Amino acid sequence: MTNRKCFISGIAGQDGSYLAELLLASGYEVHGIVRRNSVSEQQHTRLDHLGEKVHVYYGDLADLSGLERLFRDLQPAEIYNLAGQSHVRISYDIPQYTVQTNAVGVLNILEAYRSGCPEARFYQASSSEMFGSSVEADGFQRETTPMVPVSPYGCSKLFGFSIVRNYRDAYKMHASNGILFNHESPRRGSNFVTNKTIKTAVQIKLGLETTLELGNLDSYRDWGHAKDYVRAMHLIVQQDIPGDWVVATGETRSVRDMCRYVFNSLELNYEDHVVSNARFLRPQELPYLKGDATRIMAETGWKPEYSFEQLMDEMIDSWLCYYSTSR
Ligand code: NAP
Ligand code: G4F
Repeated sequence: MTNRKCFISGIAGQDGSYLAELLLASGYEVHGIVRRNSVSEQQHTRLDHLGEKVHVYYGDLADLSGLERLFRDLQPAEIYNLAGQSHVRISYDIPQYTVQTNAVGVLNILEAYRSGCPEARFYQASSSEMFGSSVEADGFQRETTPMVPVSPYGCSKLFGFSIVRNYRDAYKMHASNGILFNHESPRRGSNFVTNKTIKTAVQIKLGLETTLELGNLDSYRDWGHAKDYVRAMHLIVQQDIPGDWVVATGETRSVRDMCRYVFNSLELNYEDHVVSNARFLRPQELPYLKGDATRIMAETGWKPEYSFEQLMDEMIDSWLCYYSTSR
């Protein structure tokens, strides 16, 4: 019988939880790790609805021996490395920790994979933040665009990306990178700009808050839905030949445009409520992202199903529902 066992690091994160759902629905046996946390009740909130269907273990990308033991025992057919310190601004506060997790952590999981289950296929959660200040003349970033990261996070992800390529070429391992542009959902951490904006705009609408403090409103991002992007991860792993694929919508909007859409949807004017707070500025900003996903579309048939407006509307509805049931 075909081995349908898969392993997800970061399974309790935004992407990990959607990927677990997708893989369960596709008939996989889903295993994953969460980090030990002193408040264990909050550890699985994004997975609670899946109950006993997922097999969750304590683990950490910093702990090579634990990863080695897990892979030796489980013998997964597919490994998705989604664990990471995923916040760009916070990577300036904790740069060494960010590098330990997002760079050395990738090396650790690759080593455990190489020694424990080298026949498995491997996916690395690489990021458009690696492009940094680099944009092609036609306004896009694609697989061939030079990478000039502008944050500790981007630098750490570039190491992870590079070491995956190196292991693929040197050891002939089926290891691929998805270079994913920003993707959001109701499960997005509420300190990322979309969910922070939407949560606070809903609070303002309900009279619970008056202002929204943001940093730079003039950067541009290519925002998609996390559900679409985990489909792309799975397709990448199914390719016969491993490689690197950009996953993006090909549309870009400023943070200001996003605020305008969210506040308008709630019949509010963002200019009456959004104020600037330097605390949310970054020492160096990545000003512009717009991804060209031609390669993955042509080779796998992937395309996003959610529009920007559908994504924002789902997130707005989710916060409206949260406050209507919690009040
Ligand atoms: P997320 O919600 O922050 O999830 C990351 C998960 O990794 C969390 O469950 C976190 O656990 C776990 N984690 C952090 N450090 C770990 C460690 N040392 N060992 C084991 N687990 C660890 O992020 P996401 O949005 O799902 O993103 C998934 C991955 O894709 C991340 O690597 C991110 O950098 C990358 N990425 C995201 C985007 C995006 O727009 N969402 C775009 C490109 C790439 P705790 O909850 O305990 O912290
Ligand atoms: O939502 P953000 O924090 O996402 P960012 O920095 O683009 O990173 C996300 O996408 C990457 C892919 O490109 C991932 F790899 C990474 O893991 C993460 O998921 O910020 C988006 C933009 C930035 O330009 C930021 O300066 O929004 C701007 N912004 C303005 N005010 C703010 C705020 N960002 C946050 N988080 N909080 C603010 O108050």
